[in-house]
Amino acid sequence: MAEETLPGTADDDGPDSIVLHVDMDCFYAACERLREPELEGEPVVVGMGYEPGEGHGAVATASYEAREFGVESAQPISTALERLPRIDDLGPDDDPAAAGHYRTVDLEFYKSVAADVKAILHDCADVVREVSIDEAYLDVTDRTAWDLAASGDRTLAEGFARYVKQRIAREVGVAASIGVAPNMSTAKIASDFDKPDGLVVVRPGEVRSFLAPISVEEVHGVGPVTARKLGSLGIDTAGDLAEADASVLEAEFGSRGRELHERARGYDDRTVTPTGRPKSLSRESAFTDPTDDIEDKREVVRALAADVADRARSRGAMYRTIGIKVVVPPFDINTRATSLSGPVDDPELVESVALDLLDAEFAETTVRKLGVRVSKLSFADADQSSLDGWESAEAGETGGDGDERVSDEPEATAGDDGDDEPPNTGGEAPSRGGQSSLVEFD
Ligand code: TTP
Ligand code: MG
Repeated sequence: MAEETLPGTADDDGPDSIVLHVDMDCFYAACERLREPELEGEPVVVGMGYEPGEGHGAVATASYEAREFGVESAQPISTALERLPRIDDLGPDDDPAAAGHYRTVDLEFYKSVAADVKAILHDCADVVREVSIDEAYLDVTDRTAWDLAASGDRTLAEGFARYVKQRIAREVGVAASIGVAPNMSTAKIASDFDKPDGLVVVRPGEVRSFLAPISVEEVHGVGPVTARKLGSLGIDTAGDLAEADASVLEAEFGSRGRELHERARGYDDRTVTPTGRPKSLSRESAFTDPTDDIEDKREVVRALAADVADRARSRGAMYRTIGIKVVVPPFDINTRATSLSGPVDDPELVESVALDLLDAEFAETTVRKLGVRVSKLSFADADQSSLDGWESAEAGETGGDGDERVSDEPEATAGDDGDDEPPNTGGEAPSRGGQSSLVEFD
C-alpha cells in the first residue's frame, strides 16, 4: 500500500518500526499467585513490615483488587493496613470481604519468574531492551508488519503482540499488558493505557491523536517537577504540549523542551537497543597519572583481558573479535581489533591478542586509559544470557584505578521512564534504574 508520507507522521528513512512495550501486571502479586493459586481474585499486598509490632515498611505492589481499597506501590505499610486490614488479623466480627492477604517480598523468586518471561521475549524478538524486573521493549519490525490481517480490521502487529501475551500467560502463568506503536515512548504509554491485561495498538498514523488527551506526566521524560511547570504554562495534556510554541518550551526547558515537544507530537527516534544480549563486553581502566611504561601498560591489559574473558565465559558468550582501546591524553581515542576465523572462548587468546595489539603500535605511547573488548558475540545458552540481562546494572562499577568501568551496552541509554531527567541523557554517569552508561569503545 503506497501511502504518501505526511510530514510529521512517519520517519523518512524507511518503514515505520514496530515496537512492543511489555509490562507485567501487579508483577510481584502475580508471582505470589503462581505459588498460591487461591490468591487469584483476592486483594493481595506484597511488601515489608506488616507483621504485628514491625510497624514500618512499604508496599511493593498491590493486586488490582487491593488497589480498589486505595493500596498502592511505595505507600507506607501502615496506611495500607488502615485501608485494607490484614485478613490474618481480623477479629470474629470483622468483615473478611474488606481484608487483604499480605505477603513478604521474595525477590529471588520474582527474578526466576521474570527470567522465564524474558526468555519468551528473547524468543519473540531480535532486539529486547530489558528496563526493569517486569518491563521490556521489543523491536519486532522484522517479525511482523503494520499491514492489515486478512480479517481486515486488525494489523498483523496486533496479532503478533497477542501471541506474545498468550505465550507469557500459558507458559509462565502471569499476565502482561502490551503496547504496540511505531516508537518506544508511545508503546510505553500504550501498555499502561488499558491495564491490567491490556493490549493497545497505536498505528503509525494514529500516534498524535492517541497521545493528544494524555496527561503530560505520561510523556516520556516528564516528571512531577516538569509537569508542574508545564501546568503553570497552561499545558496539561500531550496535545497541549504538541501545540505549544516550541520556542517558549525551549526558553523554559532548554533543548529538552524541544525534545518533549517532539515526543508529544509523536516523534521519538530512539531505537530499541538490547540489554539482555550485549553486542560486546569490555572493560577499561584509567591510570592515575598517564604513563609510557610498557610493563605498567601490559600489566593493566593483562588484568583487563582476564576480566573480560571471565565475564564472557560466565555469560556463555563466544567472541570473534578481540580489541583494545588506548586513550592518549587528553582525549585521543584509538581502537584496534583483530578478527578471528570463528567464535572462541579462550582467555589466553584474549590476553595474547590484546598484548600484541598494544605492543605493535603503542609500546612507547603515553596513555591515560586502556581498555579491552571482545565483540561479535554468540551465545551458547540464550536463557542464561537473558537471565544475566536482568541484572545488567553493573556499569559504572569503580575499581582500584578510580575510573574503571564495565560495559555490556552498545549505546548510551535514554533517560529513565517517568523520571524528571532529559530524555536523552547520555554521558558516563550511570542513570537511575539499573540502566547502563556510555562506556563502549567506539
Ligand atoms: P510496576 O510495573 O511499576 O508495577 P506492577 O507490575 O506491580 O503493577 P502494574 O500492573 O501497574 O505494572 O513495578 C513492577 C514491580 O516492581 C512491582 O510488582 C513491585 C516492584 N515495585 C516496588 O518494589 N516498589 C515500587 O515503588 C514500584 C513502583 C514497584
Ligand atoms: Mg508492571
